[in-house]
Amino acid sequence: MSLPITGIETICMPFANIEQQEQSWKDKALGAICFSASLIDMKIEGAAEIPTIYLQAPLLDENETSTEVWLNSLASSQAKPLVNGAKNAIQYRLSDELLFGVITVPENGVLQNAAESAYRQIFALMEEMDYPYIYRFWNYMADINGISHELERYRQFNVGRKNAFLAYATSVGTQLPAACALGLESGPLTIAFLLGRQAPIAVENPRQISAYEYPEEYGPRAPSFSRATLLHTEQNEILFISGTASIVGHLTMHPLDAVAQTNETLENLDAVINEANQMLGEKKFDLRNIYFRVYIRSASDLSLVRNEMERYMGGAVKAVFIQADICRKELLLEIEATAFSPASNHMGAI
Ligand code: 3EB
Repeated sequence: MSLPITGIETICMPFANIEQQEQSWKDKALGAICFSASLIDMKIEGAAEIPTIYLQAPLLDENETSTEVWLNSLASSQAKPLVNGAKNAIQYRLSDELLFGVITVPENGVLQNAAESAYRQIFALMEEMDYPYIYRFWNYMADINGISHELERYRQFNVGRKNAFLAYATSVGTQLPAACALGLESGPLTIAFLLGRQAPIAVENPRQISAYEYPEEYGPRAPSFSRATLLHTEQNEILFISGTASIVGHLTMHPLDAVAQTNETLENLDAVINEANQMLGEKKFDLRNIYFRVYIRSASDLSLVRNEMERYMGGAVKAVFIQADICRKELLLEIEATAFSPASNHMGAI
């Protein structure tokens, strides 16, 4: 059993703020996930060493960009400098404990093959660099509900991803990380991932069938993710919460009803958080203290979704709202987050 990870934190800020940070801060940044309606000017000139995925997705509030930065939270005086690397289409940055990577793969016609290629590259890197555990995947692809080769593109993605998991079963094992999968207007298959050397604990949701056990009516290969992963560090407990939607059992609930879907999604988030709290034997995580990323299919649903979240939580909601497509056509929204204990987490807008 290895020693617990020292610490990791995440913070969300407008893209432009990253360049203005001090070099000592940039030196702690493992990677970043950046959303913006326009990709123009979206290169962090002063921080090119931070592996970043750039996602063309409009924000639905007053900000034009939102960037989630993952930071090694050791005091920089104690920390060894992070190391950058690249392998095939992957760019990564690592500490002794963690590796954050990004990959974009052009489709060349078949999304399934791009997905299998991307995941094989990631798993090969895990073997080579000896970071055997996956904490989180973030998956983005164009036209997620489109159909080609007689199969919905999200389902093709699932086939490619599962094939890669099976091909690397001996090293990756049966562990399934937390994940999200969203559709964008355009762009290549784009994936960010966070790996480590300490085993996380997979958490499932008692209200939902595990996604990896979805029946075949949702595609020939089930999605490869767990509802959440729990990670213990010296500083805190971290819960990586997968994209969560209005699904109970395996069924899509409340098609066409954004308010009811929001309520159902929050019930699901509450349930997975409670499950983690029960595993820890203590109420470490609180739904009302988490910074969420809310993906909404139709921008016109923003106020319905936000109002229902405020009603459910009984007050203000900490969240960024982004326009993106969800992986089932009937789903109007999906919510994801990373929760930190104690409840005073570092995530929030600067
Ligand atoms: C669901 O519960 C909604 O394919 O990686 C959520 C999180 C969803 C991750 C994925 C899909 C994924 O099935 C969709």
